[in-house]
Amino acid sequence: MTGLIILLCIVMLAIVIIQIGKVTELTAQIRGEKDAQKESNEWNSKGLLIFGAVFLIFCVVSASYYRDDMLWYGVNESASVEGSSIDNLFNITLICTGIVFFITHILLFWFSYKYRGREGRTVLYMPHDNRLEMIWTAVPAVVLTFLVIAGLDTWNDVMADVKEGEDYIEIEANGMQFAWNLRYPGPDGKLGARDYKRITASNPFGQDFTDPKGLDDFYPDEIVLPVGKKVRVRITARDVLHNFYLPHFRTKMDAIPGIPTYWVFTPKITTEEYRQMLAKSDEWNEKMDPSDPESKTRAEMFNYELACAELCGKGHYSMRRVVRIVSQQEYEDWLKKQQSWYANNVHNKGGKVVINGKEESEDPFEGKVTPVDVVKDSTSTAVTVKKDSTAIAAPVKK
Ligand SMILES: [Cu+2]
Repeated sequence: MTGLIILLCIVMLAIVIIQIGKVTELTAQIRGEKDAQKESNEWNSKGLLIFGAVFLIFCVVSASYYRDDMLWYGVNESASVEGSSIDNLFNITLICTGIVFFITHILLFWFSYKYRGREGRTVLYMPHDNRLEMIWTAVPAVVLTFLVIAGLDTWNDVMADVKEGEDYIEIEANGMQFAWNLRYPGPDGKLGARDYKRITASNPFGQDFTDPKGLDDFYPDEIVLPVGKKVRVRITARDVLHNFYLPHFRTKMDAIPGIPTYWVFTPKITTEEYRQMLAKSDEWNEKMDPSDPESKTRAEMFNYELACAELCGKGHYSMRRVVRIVSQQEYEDWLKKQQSWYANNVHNKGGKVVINGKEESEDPFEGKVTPVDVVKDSTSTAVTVKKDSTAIAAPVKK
């Protein structure tokens, strides 16, 4: 039925077009073909000229009006050192293409007006011009070479891994349907080994706890990083493709099941400083709740965030984690409050995992002994793992 209606519409449309054609033809005959053509040329060429000018003004005005809403411009400066070099490249490309856009746009509409059809005017026949060929080959070649080299330079800058002996923090972000699991290395600064076969509800990273490096690893629900310190993120996925996306840091990398990727960046603006920067823009000074004068502004409520930039399923939109960039001191205070995942969720819990058809205890030490000195936290019921005691086999204190 729908098909028939569409077919009928097409037929009707064709009839209308034919009828309009006939009417135009008849009026042209009545008024004289040449006059009609001349009049049409005048109107069309002027119309194009006006359209060209209005369109150009609209482009400039809308770009400056929406500047603060666009990630790369206005108050939305890159919050990472590496991101700034991406922004620079982006701006250079925009300047080059912008110049070309202005020149071609103006010429296109000006020429359509200047060379409109007029009586007695003939077309210039120019089959070939060496000078013109040279110009429009050489200029784009030089500009593109410059852009490609600048691009490669930025790429090498942004994609460089950490060097040996360099001071950095390594964390892991593991994408799954539908959340980002986060892992920090704990006081030893090293992430422990993991094996996807060991993944269970109480061991979401599939950590192999026979590796002492992993016993102090903790899994926070937000990313907290100190300003000015290099960070290396191990990016992994548990089920399908995800994408580790930190827009304010210009960080975007696929999380691929089976192929670990990484991203290195250095945060340069704390969350608090970024809020103050945003507060310079009118848009960001709007109240969160316009009907409540007491409510906070958008800038005050701002937080950096981690998103998933790969459409990974129904709950894709919910893969959000808050990112906080703080001072070194605040970072250290936060670290002190974090507790080992092993000690709190696996140790002495009696969970089981099936590896290659064989049932094993999730806790390799089965709660009896542990290679770390496990102490009862005096202020809470949680168990924390002490630093620098990885070699001691101590019985669990209860
Ligand atoms: Cu995702």
